[in-house]
Amino acid sequence: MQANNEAKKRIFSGIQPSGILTLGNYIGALRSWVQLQEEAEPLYCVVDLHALTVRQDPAALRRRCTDTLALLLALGLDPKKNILYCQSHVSGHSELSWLLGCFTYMGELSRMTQFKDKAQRHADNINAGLFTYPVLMAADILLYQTDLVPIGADQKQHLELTRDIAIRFNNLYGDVFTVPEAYIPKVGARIMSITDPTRKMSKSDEEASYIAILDEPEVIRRKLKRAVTDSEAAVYFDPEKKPGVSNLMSILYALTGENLEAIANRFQGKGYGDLKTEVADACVAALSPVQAEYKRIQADKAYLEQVMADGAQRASRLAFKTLSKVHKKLGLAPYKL
Ligand code: ATP
Ligand code: LTN
Repeated sequence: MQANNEAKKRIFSGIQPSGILTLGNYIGALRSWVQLQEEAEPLYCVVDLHALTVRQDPAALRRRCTDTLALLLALGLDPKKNILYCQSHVSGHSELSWLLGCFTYMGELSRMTQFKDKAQRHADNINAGLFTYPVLMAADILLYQTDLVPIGADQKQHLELTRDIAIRFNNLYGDVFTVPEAYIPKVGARIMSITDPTRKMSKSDEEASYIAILDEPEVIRRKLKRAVTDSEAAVYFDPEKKPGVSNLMSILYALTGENLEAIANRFQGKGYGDLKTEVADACVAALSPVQAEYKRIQADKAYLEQVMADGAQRASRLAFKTLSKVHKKLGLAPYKL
């Protein structure tokens, strides 16, 4: 039993409760989470502390944390196999973040493209948390001796920084942290906005730009009908020249498994309208069962609270082990109660 557990990989990933989850979150990350749940007790965390790097309405944030958890359950994550919890419930995340911040360089953080992008979009609130965001993410991951981190392509740079911090720390203090690897899906790692296909689909953008996992079928169809394409009227994959059409093709590939060449062949002589209808059908087929399950689970507040509390307790136990080791290695004064 022990040997078997050791052969399995430790998985950790996080998602921000910063809005309504999108098709990008689903295809790029959440689907992998569900596939990986047979590995050793994965931890999936609603990262509410990360969400505070941009202004949030307290009541809405509180609601979105529980709603995000309900959605994870509706997607098929089993709370017995996975540790599902809220980041602010496990204080070890913030604590390790401070410690790792002392091993991270300003230069490294200034190179992060997500920081540059968000600083531009929130020019009136370029706070220190936005800048040190990747250190908290590194803490999330390293706290649990994580082997694999299922993420979309946009998070690759943060994961590389996490690895650099872990290696730097290990070089100074011996083998303290497992050096994690990214797990990025081959198809759909970067789903683009449907109104501006040169940008990543993001839940903090305007509503028309994304398909939400909880969008009703008619909303999905309406949004996709208006998806930005090009004026060539030919279906083939070329993300540079045809970002809109290529994005629709990638979504179809990710949801149905039909490869890009086969899609291009099948749509020869057909218009973009047909492609959009098929993409909408595939989205509705994938998302409808999740929506029904979500409504059921979301209504059961007591169950959600219990899953969250149980997850936080299990995560805290694991976090404590790593933190004790880190304190000792750093030379922080031991204390006994
Ligand atoms: P925001 O847009 O508010 O910054 P986000 O959706 O980018 O949020 P998270 O909710 O924390 O950020 O992302 C959760 C996971 O979804 C991450 O692993 C991220 O890489 C992935 N993801 C987010 N957007 C996309 C996308 N458009 N395509 C593929 N994966 C994505
Ligand atoms: N930074 C990620 C969310 C995130 C995360 C993590 C992902 C925070 N902590 C740990 C994987 C592992 C984002 O913006 N999508």
